[in-house]
Amino acid sequence: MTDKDERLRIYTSILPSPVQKSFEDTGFNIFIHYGINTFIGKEWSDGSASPSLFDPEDQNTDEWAKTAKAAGAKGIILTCKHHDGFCLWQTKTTAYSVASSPYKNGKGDVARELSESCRKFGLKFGVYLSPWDRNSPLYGTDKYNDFYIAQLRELLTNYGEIFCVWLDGACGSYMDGKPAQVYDFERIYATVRALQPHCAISNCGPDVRWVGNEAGKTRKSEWNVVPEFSFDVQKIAENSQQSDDPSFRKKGLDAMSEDLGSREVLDAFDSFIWYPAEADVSIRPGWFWHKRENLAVRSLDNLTFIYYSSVGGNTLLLLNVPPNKKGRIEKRDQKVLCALGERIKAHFSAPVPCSYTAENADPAFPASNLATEREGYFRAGGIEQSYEIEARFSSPTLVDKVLLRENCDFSQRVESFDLFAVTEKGEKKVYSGTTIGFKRIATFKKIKASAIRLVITSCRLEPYLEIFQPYAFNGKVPSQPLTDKIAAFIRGVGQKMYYKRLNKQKQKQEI
Ligand code: FUL
Repeated sequence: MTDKDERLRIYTSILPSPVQKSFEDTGFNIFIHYGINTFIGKEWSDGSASPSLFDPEDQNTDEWAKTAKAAGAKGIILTCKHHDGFCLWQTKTTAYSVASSPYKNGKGDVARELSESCRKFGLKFGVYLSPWDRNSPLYGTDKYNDFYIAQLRELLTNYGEIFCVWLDGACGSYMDGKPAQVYDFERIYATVRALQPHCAISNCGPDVRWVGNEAGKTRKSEWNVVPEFSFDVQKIAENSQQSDDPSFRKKGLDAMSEDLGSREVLDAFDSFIWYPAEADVSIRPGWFWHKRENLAVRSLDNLTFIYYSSVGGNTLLLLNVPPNKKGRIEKRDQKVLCALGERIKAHFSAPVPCSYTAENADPAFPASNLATEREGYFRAGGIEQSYEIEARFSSPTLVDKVLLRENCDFSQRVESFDLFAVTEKGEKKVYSGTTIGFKRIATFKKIKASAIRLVITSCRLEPYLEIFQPYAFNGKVPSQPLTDKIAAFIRGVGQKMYYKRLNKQKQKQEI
């Protein structure tokens, strides 16, 4: 065995844990930023806003869950406590919570209401509990860690199954003249594992990696196997927001390197982990609801693009949808999310029945296993320079996308591939891609074909594929109305001006 083979064996020996696998299956989840900030028009507040301000007159968590479901999401993660320290549940740890608010005369519990709505609509429920707490007098002392664990315990024991704990790295304690808190992450992880063994720990956690920006930008080649150093809590925290800076949400991929998992990168390291990426992005410029942003909701085309490049590019998507002061999701946000769900459903409504042949298949794992509705997987019969699989249709069909999925029980292996459409006029390359992993949605211009040929041009040892499914073009997909396109253009210009103005204000403040 050559050194190169030995290295590839090491890389492909890195596998997802059961928790990572089931979290990965959710693919697309909704983030809900809601709390005291919603009522005071802020993104970050300092923990001094009076709880009496939290007064939603018409809160309807069923509507939140229904909207998430309509968008096609599988779960919802609620900001149970943001950096201001205000708790959305009935906690025994602090008075800075819904219990001190007029909401339901202090008897309300947003975590309870939303967790119940999630269950009603068949969604999973997850919690965001900010480590940074600007209200707690204990912050900056050892006792704060006990306080945080007590809060976590309440959330993990009183609200049924929790599918994700989302740990934010943001910390600006210097803003309050307080020492930086040293968070006891090991204890946090142990608490989650003990109380909710099926729960994933995301962002500043060991199960799911922050993609590195808040703008919905993803990598061209996203790898699940990365050097162990990627899970360096400090690094994540340092790269997270250190101040409430709106331009941060527009930044591209500079917080983390563009290439985290190619052979060239891995070759420089000795230990590796399975650490899939998640892109968290808001449907509006801010994370919390602001009236001034009611016209700045992302367009259907933009959300579709984000969906395809994240979910369709081996990256989890966590899309933030902030309820307003009434406790409702604005109609405009609801409308675009429903349209997104309908559009994606329509895009995948017609899998083309195929008969599959592979040049080099292990007979125990034939290419016929590759259709979406089939159990099992395909495995190549041995290690080759390239691998070819054909999906033949019973008659020529207009197709415009192919869904691919590796069997990640055998790690992530495919490094590059091409798709060819077999047409009356010969073969045409319709797509060239790099990684596949949990999901690659390859989209191309519609083309009438009698078969699609997949050629894997580079792979770490032999490939294990679970899905290779072409989809028929669907002419009835909801398109973005022209009025929305014009509105999106105006919003784009408006947003540019908005950020320009903010930057100017910032510069002035700095001077
Ligand atoms: C950031 C926070 O500071 C933002 O307010 C938001 O919660 C986002 C998801 O993470 O780091």
